[in-house]
Amino acid sequence: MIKNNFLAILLCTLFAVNGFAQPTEKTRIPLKHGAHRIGKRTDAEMQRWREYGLGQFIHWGVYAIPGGQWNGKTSGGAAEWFRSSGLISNEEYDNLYKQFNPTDFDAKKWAKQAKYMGAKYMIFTTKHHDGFCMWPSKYTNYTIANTPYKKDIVKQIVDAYTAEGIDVYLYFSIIDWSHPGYFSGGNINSPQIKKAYQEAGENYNPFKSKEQEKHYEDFKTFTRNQLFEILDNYPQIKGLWFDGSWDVAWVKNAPWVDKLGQELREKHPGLIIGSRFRSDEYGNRHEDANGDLIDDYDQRYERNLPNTLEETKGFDWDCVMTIPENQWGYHRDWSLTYVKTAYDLIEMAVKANSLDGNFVINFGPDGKGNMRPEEDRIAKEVGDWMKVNSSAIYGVHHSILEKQDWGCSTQKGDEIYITVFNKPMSNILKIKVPRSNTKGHVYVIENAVFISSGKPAMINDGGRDKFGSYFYSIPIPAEYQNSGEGFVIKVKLKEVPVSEKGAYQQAIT
Ligand code: FHN
Repeated sequence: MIKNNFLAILLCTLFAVNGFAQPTEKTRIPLKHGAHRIGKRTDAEMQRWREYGLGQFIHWGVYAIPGGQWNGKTSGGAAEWFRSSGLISNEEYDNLYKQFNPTDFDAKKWAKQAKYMGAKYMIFTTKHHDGFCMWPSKYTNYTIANTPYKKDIVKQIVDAYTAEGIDVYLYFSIIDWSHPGYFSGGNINSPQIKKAYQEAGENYNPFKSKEQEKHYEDFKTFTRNQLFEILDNYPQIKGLWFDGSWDVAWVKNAPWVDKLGQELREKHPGLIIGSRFRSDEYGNRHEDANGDLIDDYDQRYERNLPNTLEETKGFDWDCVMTIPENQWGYHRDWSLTYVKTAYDLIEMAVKANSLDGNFVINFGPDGKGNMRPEEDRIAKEVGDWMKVNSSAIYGVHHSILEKQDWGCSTQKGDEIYITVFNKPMSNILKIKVPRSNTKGHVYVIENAVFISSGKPAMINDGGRDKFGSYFYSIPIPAEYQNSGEGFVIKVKLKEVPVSEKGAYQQAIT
């Protein structure tokens, strides 16, 4: 069955990937383990998720002790992958937890900082690929309980952030290098592995021996137990944020993983799970063979943003972003790559929201439990901006304005938030308003206000283009002309009959 459908799937996948077309009803492939819903979730929990706008990610674990350096050598790789950097032996790494004693850790302080920054949700690493558990899991000894620190870090995080009104999501890595049954059969994203998997169908076997396969069953049971343990221990959480699910051994278990997902949802009604948890039975991740989103939101945007709404395919999505190039955990040396400024991040956050996505900024605290000074500064600067301008971020969606050179716009009800990142040299902002869909009507700007000062903007009729769209020009006041920050103008549009606006002549070309 899998083999027979291979060509159809390949064609559909190609279409879906290239965004040319979605399969029609006729060509839909019957799937047992694809998306279980077409279109977005419409419940209150997911609506709340959609309105977050800004979040915080924290990667923290024993990798914070070496911080990317060992015996005078520095790894250029991601600090949280340090075990596989080649600079430390597995044995040395696997004993680091015996030194983990973050005496400076203060969850309340972090939560207050995140609150100041404006984060409405946060994602915390319960365990990363190394398998070290930041909670006292009863299914392994490789946990916080066996460090000098001893106390449950996940609990402190969940309690402190929840107390600040910030929703908590727990990151959980499917890859677990510490479990004897964990096995990697290769990345399903590799075209060779995907092709071999789809051609062999149910006969695909990544395991090299029966014994290995049997051990993987133990690993699956362990993973399942840990997930239920997390939901039991931290019932306040809103969702699980999965990672490391690209391995073909996990993918091959799609029916089991699908069932597990449903069980987790039954246990924790409203639970939010992104598209990195499971694949369909043909090895498609994120989108199933019919182009439907697997689970609740698209988790593909890691350190990159879509450019257009079309690219997002109308899915819910979030983008998780590092401050330096690709460091999630604590790395002592941030001089190796460009380090984003608060304004880089704010600009990305506004862009994400203008395309209906949430934006999440990652922090990687050190081995003692301190945020690094750069992160403190960024949290403060983002927070300062958010104090004034957050209405352009919270609870908004894409606006009816098209993307324009000055920046991005978001909308809530009939209010449009124009965030200006690129000031024109003339210091006169030109805003193009769309044509109305109502026959004989046009949109005009009813009023516009600079939200940081509350002062009305001077709106001048800027003319119209050859297709009949109106432009307005707004002089940028002196106070904004030299500021390095983006500023926001709140604009209200109204529809009027074209006769009220004045006639226009279209260009004949
Ligand atoms: O390998 C991880 C990486 O260390 C980090 O945790 C990111 C966060 O999205 N996820 C994986 C790479 O996709």
